[in-house]
Amino acid sequence: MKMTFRWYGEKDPNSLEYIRQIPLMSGVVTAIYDVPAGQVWPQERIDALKATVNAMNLEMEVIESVPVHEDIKLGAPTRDKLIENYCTTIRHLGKAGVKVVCYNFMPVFDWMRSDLKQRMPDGSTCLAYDQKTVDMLDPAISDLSLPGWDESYTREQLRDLLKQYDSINEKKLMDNLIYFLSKVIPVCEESNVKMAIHPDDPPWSLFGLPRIISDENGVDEMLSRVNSPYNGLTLCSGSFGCHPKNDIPRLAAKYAKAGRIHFVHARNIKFTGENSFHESAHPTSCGSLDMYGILKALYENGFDGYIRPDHGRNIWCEDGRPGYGLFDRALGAMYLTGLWEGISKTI
Ligand SMILES: [Mn+2]
Repeated sequence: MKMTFRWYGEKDPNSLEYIRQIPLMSGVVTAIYDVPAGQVWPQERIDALKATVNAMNLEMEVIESVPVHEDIKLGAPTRDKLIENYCTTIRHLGKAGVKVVCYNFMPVFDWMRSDLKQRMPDGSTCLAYDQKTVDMLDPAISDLSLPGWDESYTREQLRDLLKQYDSINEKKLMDNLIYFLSKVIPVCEESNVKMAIHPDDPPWSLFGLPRIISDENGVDEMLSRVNSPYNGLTLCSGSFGCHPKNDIPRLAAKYAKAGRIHFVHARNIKFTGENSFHESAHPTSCGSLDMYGILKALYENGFDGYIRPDHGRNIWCEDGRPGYGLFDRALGAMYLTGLWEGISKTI
């Protein structure tokens, strides 16, 4: 297992120097953020980023994310050219020694929360999702700014895009994902880069849009229809886990045993009602997920990939990017590393 930490590049207030001071940190998970979805990441930009990271004695073996253009998800006629560009980016990343690419296939909206700074009794703040609040929103008519909202769209563009999804149901979206993977995975095999799809966050439909990587059925279909070890999963405990139907230790065991988990996002959440939750500190007893059980299942089933503490709270007066402050994620990394050592010495 290699412990990693997400880093948002030079503009991230958490410097590489801070990150490397977290004990046992092997590397950062990062991306080139200013190349629009669908365009090729130039080799020299990737090499320069890697050199910056390596200069601080950290590795850059996981990229999160190479975004998938909406036209690929929609199956639009332009998709072949866009997929070709994606494959070129994968080749470039492989040349730079990148081993895993995390991506997602969620239409229009990425992860979604209703509150970025929910204040907890101890004074910390965390991200929260309340279904009743989200139910009152209509992205086509209101001016909203929520996490996961792509603010580069104007309201008209957003309405247009949502309209295009009218004809895309879950089956069609899955077919479009399989089409994408059937072109990309052979390039991954040549380049020794593993694809690790991130589950839908939260794992249910939003605003009537289809979502397909929300449970075991969707993951099974995606893995079996493109049956290569290079076609794998980012096991995000907090994304899958905020629906109680997803038994994370069991899924961790099943997919680790199959060799299809390439990356783990470890995060705990606390259920607050039906389809509602807030994020919590990482330890098991702080939330609703059995973090020990998840790591134990990974260990016992031979998981040997990358892991990172996923979102943390904002604590100690830090006013960090929601979910991505330094302090609580560093505490999370230490908790997870400690759990892993304990597990590895007793099993
Ligand atoms: Mn995640």
